[in-house]
Amino acid sequence: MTNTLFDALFAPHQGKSTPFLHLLDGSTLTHDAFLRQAAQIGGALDLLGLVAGDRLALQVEKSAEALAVYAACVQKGVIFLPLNTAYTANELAYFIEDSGAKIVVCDPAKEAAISEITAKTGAKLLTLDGAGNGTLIDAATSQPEQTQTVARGPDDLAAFLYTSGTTGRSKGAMLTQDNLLSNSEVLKDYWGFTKDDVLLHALPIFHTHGLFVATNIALLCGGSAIFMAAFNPDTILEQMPRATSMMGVPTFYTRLLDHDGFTRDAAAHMRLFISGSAPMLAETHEQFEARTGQRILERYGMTETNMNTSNPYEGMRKAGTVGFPLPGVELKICDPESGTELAQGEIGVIEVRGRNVFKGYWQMPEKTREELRDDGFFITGDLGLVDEDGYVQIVGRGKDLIISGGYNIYPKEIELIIDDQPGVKESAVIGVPHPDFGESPVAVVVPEGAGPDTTQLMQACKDELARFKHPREIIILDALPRNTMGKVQKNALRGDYASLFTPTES
Ligand code: MCA
Ligand code: AMP
Repeated sequence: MTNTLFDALFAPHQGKSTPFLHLLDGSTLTHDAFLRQAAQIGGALDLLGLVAGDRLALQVEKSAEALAVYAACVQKGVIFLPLNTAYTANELAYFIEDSGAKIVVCDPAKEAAISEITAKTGAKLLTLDGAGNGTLIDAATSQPEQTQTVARGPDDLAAFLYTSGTTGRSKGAMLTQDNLLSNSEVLKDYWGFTKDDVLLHALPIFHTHGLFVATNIALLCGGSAIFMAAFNPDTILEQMPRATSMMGVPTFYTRLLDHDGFTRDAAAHMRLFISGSAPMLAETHEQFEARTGQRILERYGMTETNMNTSNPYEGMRKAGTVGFPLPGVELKICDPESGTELAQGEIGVIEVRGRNVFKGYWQMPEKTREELRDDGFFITGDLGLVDEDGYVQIVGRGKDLIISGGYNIYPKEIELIIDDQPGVKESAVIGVPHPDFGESPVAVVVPEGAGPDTTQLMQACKDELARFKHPREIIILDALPRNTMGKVQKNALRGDYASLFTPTES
């Protein structure tokens, strides 16, 4: 029975007592022990009536068991839908309904709130906590430690990851087995991962970066990962002497640089530091090199495409660039209006094509057509150029998006909530430079009548949205700047408030 992704990532480790996850309690989970538990969970999914192509949504703390649910889904051909632990019940309701998830796995602390959602959709609700206990594991423990692998081909769907849209509604990006496998194979080789690697894994496992890049590469190369529930610079520094590599968002690196214990010696055992998910300031690259003698390798990806470009492992890692298109990825810079390809050095929208590019948005054929061309090129919405040496530079975003600490925030989602509140005529949410998170959302609000109660405004955001999406500041303004066409000029607002969280440069 062949199953493209399972056969490549998991099956080769069956029965092997090689280390897979080093946990912070000092224990190490072997590949074999991990896969035996995954098989038990797979058996439980069978009993619960899940079949290939069904969706399983999971919003739980990071744990080895949560990763075993991913492995079980792959083995059973179930589409895995991991969800950010910060999402509120309101946000979750949409993902659960839209995806038609048959099973939802949540933290026991959220069971009551989520049961109201699953009661409506008919999904079965199970629990899993950060320590690896819950009703899902209870159901799994009586199952055999081996289970049948369900046949799946390269084009079958492996996962849905929801990404927000500029119009507010989130879209489920459908990723196939081949999307995930082809990309991790390329990255493993490009970045030189081998079974000797020990990866510092402090990223969440509900996004591409921590799951499909970090975890899949660790599985594919047969190395191990130091598996941490969250990023904590003290813990990272404790573990670094036995690690070889790390993947992180820029905030990981700025926080490490703020730590006195992060020295050249502390980093001496590491062969590779990788950054992505958000732009890294050239200044951070420079400080990092001055401190450690090593250069961070920056790469560029998207939920819909996995990784597209990377700076080289050997050769010059150029700060302010995201490197070259990866093997198998075609990249072109196009005129935003006409879609015509532009010459080297010119700025336009980045488009990419390759085995890495997703199949489309779940039940949104029109959105898919808007972003995925008939010839297979995906319109990223990022603005960039290819420089004289062939390196890709991202110079801005054609899409209205804020990235805070590696998490995406679509201003429209916040604006819709604010505009609905009493005393608000209209609003514009902008991303403002932030020393820790890179960018933070700020709401500029135009009052109506007596104006809004800002505490109430903030409360409305808190009720509806994950913490990382809450505006860090609300600014009341008589009118929004508009161009002659009447379009709100967010660039002007971003300029006006550029130094809100960062000292002004003189
Ligand atoms: C937590 N908070 C945040 C963020 N994270 N606020 C804004 N932006 C964030 N990213 C909230 C907390 O709830 C808390 O709320 C307050 O901010 C400060 O929390 P703190 O303890 O400082 O945060 P943390 O828990 O240390 O988390 C920061 C973090 C984390 C380590 C940077 O956000 C993180 O792991 N980010 C990685 C995201 C990621 O994996 N992105 C990949 C997406 P309060 O003030 O109430 O206490 S995949 C992707 O983008 C593509 C495909 C790619 O290219 O990789
Ligand atoms: P997501 O939709 O969460 O996958 O976020 C993808 C977006 O993150 C991309 O479209 C880029 O705007 C941004 N991104 C990812 N990596 C980088 C990077 N190295 N530099 C700049 N932006 C990045």
